[in-house]
Amino acid sequence: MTTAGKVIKCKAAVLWEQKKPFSIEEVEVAPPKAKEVRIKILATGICRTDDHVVEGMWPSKFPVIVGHEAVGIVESIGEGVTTVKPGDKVIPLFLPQCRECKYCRNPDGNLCIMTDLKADGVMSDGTSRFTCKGETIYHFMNISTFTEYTVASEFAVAKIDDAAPSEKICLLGCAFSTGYGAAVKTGKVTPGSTCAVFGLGGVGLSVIMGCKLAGASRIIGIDLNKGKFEKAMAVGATECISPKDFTKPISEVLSEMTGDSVDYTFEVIGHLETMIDAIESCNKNYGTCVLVGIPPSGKKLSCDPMLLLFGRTLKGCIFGGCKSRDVVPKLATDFLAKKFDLDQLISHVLPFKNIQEGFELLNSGKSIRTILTF
Ligand code: PAD
Ligand code: ZN
Repeated sequence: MTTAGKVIKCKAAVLWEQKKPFSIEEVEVAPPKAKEVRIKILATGICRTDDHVVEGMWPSKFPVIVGHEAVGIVESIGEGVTTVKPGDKVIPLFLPQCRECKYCRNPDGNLCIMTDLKADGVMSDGTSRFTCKGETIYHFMNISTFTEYTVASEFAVAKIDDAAPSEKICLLGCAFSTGYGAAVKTGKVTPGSTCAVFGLGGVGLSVIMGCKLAGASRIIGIDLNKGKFEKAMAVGATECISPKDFTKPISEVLSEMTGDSVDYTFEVIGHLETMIDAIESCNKNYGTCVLVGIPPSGKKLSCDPMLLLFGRTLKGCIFGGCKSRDVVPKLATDFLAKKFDLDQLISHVLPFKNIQEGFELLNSGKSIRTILTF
């Protein structure tokens, strides 16, 4: 019996309040409205950004369903949807690409006007598609993936090859595309260059993979948790260091290691102090520092303008600076062509109902990416 046009009752991980555990609830998912699609989620990864919502570091309305790194199958489509159809394998995109707004039309822009930057938690018509126990549940970045079914704009889904394995390809929804794009698209890492990556979680490891694909000859991984070094080396780091092993500033350590300084630095943690470290650590004349980590909401970065005056470039990016609907299907094809591997990013695979355990693994530093399967 078809579910199209009907409300679907399914399980979702609802976050009723900040700093509280997830609660698996039965929710109602309304049919997609015009230009929207309803998706059956197959697999979803746990990213630090989801935890930022739990901890109140990323603004959100509550109750909310978070999750933003997933793959699924289109269950039904709303009126006027032309680019996907029921049965298509898709990756929901927290950064949509309408292809019409000023940002989408700019060759370097990727911050589509439809992005939920203000964390309104509702679809473009101002309403939510989720309810639970009679209450409205808010969306996260317009794609909420910690649920068996979700609704997203047609502009926030990328159709990918059906053959792509769900447990791996969901990483194109955030970690891999973000890290790869930060190195290749935003940083524009050049062959033979030296890079330093601060933070070796799922996104940091993906930056390392991007630096390697761009031809960097030396990639230094930096993390307080030495348990992250093995995987960092496996994906392409040439050496790894922990700031705990040094009393001097990390910029001096890197300067001594390289005989001068590194060409590109990436901050993939989200702390103000490590952002300053990353700026100070790239070459003062022609170095590029890319901020990827998401800082606590409302905090200000303060640094000496002389850091930039000699020529350094400071950049940042969301989703690696990639135009999401253009890039994700191509990356899926490249993955199937074995141009890169995603295995090292996945430390745990758990059933969806064990979501809380997945967050505990993230917070204890034991996981890279935990993938939840449905
Ligand atoms: P993660 O928590 O898995 O990894 C962060 C790593 O940083 C861990 O291995 C920590 O041990 C390490 N770390 C923490 N503090 C320090 C420190 N002071 N010095 C050195 N290492 C430290 O996170 P993740 O890889 O999922 O995400 C990393 C950040 O990127 C996080 O802030 C997340 O919100 C952000 C992000 N940004 C985008 C984007 O589009 N810009 C996308 C996805 C994630
Ligand atoms: Zn993410």
